Amino acid sequence: MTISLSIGPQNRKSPFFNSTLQDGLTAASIYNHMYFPTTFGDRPAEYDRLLNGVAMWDVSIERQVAFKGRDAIKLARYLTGRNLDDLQIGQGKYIPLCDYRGRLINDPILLQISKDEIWLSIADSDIKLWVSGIADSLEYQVDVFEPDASPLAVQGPLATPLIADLFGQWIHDLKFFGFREIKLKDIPVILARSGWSKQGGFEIYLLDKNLGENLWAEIKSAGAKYNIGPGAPNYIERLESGLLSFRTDCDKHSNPFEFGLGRFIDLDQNQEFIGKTALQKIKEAGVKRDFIGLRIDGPKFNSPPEDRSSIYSDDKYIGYSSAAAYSPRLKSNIAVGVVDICHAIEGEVVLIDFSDHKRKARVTTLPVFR
Ligand code: THG
Repeated sequence: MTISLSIGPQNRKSPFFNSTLQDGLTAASIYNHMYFPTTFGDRPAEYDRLLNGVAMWDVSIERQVAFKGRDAIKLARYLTGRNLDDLQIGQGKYIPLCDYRGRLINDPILLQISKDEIWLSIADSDIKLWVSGIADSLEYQVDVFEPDASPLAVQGPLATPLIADLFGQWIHDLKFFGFREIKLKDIPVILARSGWSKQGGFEIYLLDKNLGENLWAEIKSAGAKYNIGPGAPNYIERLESGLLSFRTDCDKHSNPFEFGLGRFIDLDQNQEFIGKTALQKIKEAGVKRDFIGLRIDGPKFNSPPEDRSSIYSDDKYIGYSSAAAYSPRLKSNIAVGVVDICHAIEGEVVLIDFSDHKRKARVTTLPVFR
């Protein structure tokens, strides 16, 4: 189905919005109350650039929730089950957020900006409301706000030489999720080694929304010799790589253990954090579902399924698939989904109901592509 978006003040434009339109954006979605570019019309070329070259993606929809003040670190430690004992300025961390019942409500990257300032680079849910509500109810001394910061991802094997051309050889020393505040020409940015793909790359957080077109143009022109082109967080590569898409893959009951995020939650630390008791109980009772991969029979998928698809085993409902596509590298249709843990067994044959037709599939562990 194709419809057009109504553009209005209800949703926000990225600082790169005009640049993406000029470069041929053909589809967008909505994420964190912003227009989210999803394709420039040539999905095979976008996939190929990510795997073999370099792609630039407007991911300013990864909004930042900042908190600054005396209690910033204390607040961060209360918000997540990730152990933050060794938090450092300039080193990011992936931190699942849960509510008091242990349900996953977002999976941000935390950036410690200074000794009293933390940013959460969030997925698609209203975390600023959550954080300011908690901070104020506990009378923590922090201001919670959305800073002027908009990430632009540069991803793929040629991202590293391009970013080195732009910023210098020191970028090779950045660890994964490491970052540094710097200027590119006169454009203030944070350069981070990160990005939602397994192909390697960087994110450049623009720190002045009025300079979006300038930053886009700088990357585009320096990237020309590497054949850079526009794209978007890649639907197929993330399925192959098993990266979590929070709003796509999780439902209202999801807990972090179901998505392999238990390794980012330290139940043994002395620190109290939101959801700790609930998560302990969930773990003791035994985790009931698991995030899995699927290999699916039948002709190539051309476009993503619009809805979640129910998965059946011997006519019994066992879970749902949240995204499916044809993987050129595996020469097979693949998907991810969430099923009852007793069916999360490599090789188990299941049936997926894609609303207009059913297909046989086999369960695999993640990532589907190894
Ligand atoms: N960029 C920025 N913010 C974001 C995202 C982003 N916030 C929300 C969402 N995406 C966060 N999601 C992820 C999930 C996984 C990874 C990155 C962002 C990732 N994980 C590695 C892995 O799974 O192997 C490493 C995790 C680790 O070891 O800490 O890359 O895209 N700015």
